[in-house]
Amino acid sequence: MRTGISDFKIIESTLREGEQFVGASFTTQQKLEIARTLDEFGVEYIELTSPVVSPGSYEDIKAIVALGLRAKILTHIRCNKNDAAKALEIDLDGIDIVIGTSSFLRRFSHGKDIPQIIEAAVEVLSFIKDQRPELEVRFSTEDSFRSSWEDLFTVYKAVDEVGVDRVGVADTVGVATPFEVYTLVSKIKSFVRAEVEFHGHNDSGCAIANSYAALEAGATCIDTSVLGIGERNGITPLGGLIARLYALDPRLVGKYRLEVLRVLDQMVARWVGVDIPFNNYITGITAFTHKAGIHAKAILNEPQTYEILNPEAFGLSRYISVAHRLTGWHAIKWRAEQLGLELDERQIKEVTAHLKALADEKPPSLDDVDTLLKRWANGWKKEEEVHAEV
Ligand code: HCA
Ligand code: CU
Repeated sequence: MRTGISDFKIIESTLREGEQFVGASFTTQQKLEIARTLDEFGVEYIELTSPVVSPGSYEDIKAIVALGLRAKILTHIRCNKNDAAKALEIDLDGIDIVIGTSSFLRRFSHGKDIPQIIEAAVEVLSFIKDQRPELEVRFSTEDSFRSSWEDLFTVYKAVDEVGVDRVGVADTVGVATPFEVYTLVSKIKSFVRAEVEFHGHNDSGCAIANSYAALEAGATCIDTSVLGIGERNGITPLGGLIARLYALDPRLVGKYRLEVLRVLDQMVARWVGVDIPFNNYITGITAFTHKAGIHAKAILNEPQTYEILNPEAFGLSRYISVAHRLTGWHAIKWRAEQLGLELDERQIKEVTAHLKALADEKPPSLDDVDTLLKRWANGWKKEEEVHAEV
C-alpha cells in the first residue's frame, strides 16, 4: 500500500449534516430508505439529527434504530444535559456532542469561555456515562481551525480524561488546508487516548484532501454525506472519499459494497432536488468518458492508461466518445466493431477523415458516425468513386 492508512471508519452524516442542506427535508420513509441503503453500502456509523429538533425527528430516530441495522446509530446533540437526556431515552449506539470553541462562536453563539465549556463538557459526559456507560460518546469542537489550538488541547485533554471514545475536529467553515489538518490531528493524537474524528466542510474545495490528511495523521473516523450535502456547499462527499482511497489502494475500500454508491447518489439527488453534478466523483455522467483519439486508442488497449478507478468496481461502465473532430481511427474502428460492421483499415481511416471534415462544419452525433460506417460497409464509398469516374 502507498499509505500508512489501514483502518478507518465512515461516520455517515447524510441524515444529520445532510438534513442541513437547503434542499433536504426527508420524509420518514426516505430516512429509512437512506439508512438501509447506507447500511447496505457498509458504512460503520450513521449519524442522525438531534432528537430535540422536533417530535418527528425524535420518532424517526426511534424508527431507524428499530431497523436493527449493522451500522451503529448515533445522534448529534449540543453540549447540554437536556439534549443528552432526550437522546438517552432512545436505544442508540452512541452520542456525538459538539460545542463551538472559536472566539466567534464563544461570543456570538453560546457565550461560554473555555473553562465554562470544559465544565459543561464534564457535566454532560458524566451524566451520559452514569446512565449508559456502554454508549459510545464523541466530543467535538465546532470551528476548530479558527479556535486557539492551546484552547483545543485543553478541552480535548479534559474530555479524554473523563473518558470519550472519539474526539472530533471540525472544520466548520471549510477554511483548513491539508497541511493544517495534518498538523493539528498529529498533535492531538500525541496526547489523547480516544480515536480522532474529522469533519470537514468544502467551502474552499479541500474537504476530501483534508479528510485524507486527517487519516494520514492518524485520525480513524471521517464524517461524510452522500453527494456532500450539508450546510452551504456541504462536507466531504462519501463518493469522493471512496474515490480518493480506492485510487490509493482498492483494498482500503474493499469492505464496502461499492456498487451501492450509485444508488445512494441517485436517491439522495432526487430527494433533495438536484442533479448529480456532471463531474462528480465516480457517478458523474462524464466520470468514465474518454474523448481524444489518443486517449481512446490507449484506453481500448489498456484501460489503466487513463483510469485510476475501475468503473466496473462501481457497477458502471466506461464510455468512449467517438463523434467529434478530436477522434481517431482506433475509436472509429471500435465503434464499427460494436456495430458488427466489417471494414478494413483503409476504410476506417477514410470514415475517420470524412467525419473530421464533417465535424468542422457542425458537431456530429453518434448517429452520424454510425450512418457513415454503415454507408462505407455497404459500399457507398465505392459508388461515389464510380460516380466520380463517370
Ligand atoms: C454545524 C455543526 C457541525 C458539527 C460537526 C461535528 C460543524 O452544523 O455547524 O459535530 O463534529 O460543521 O461544526 O456540523
Ligand atoms: Cu458540519
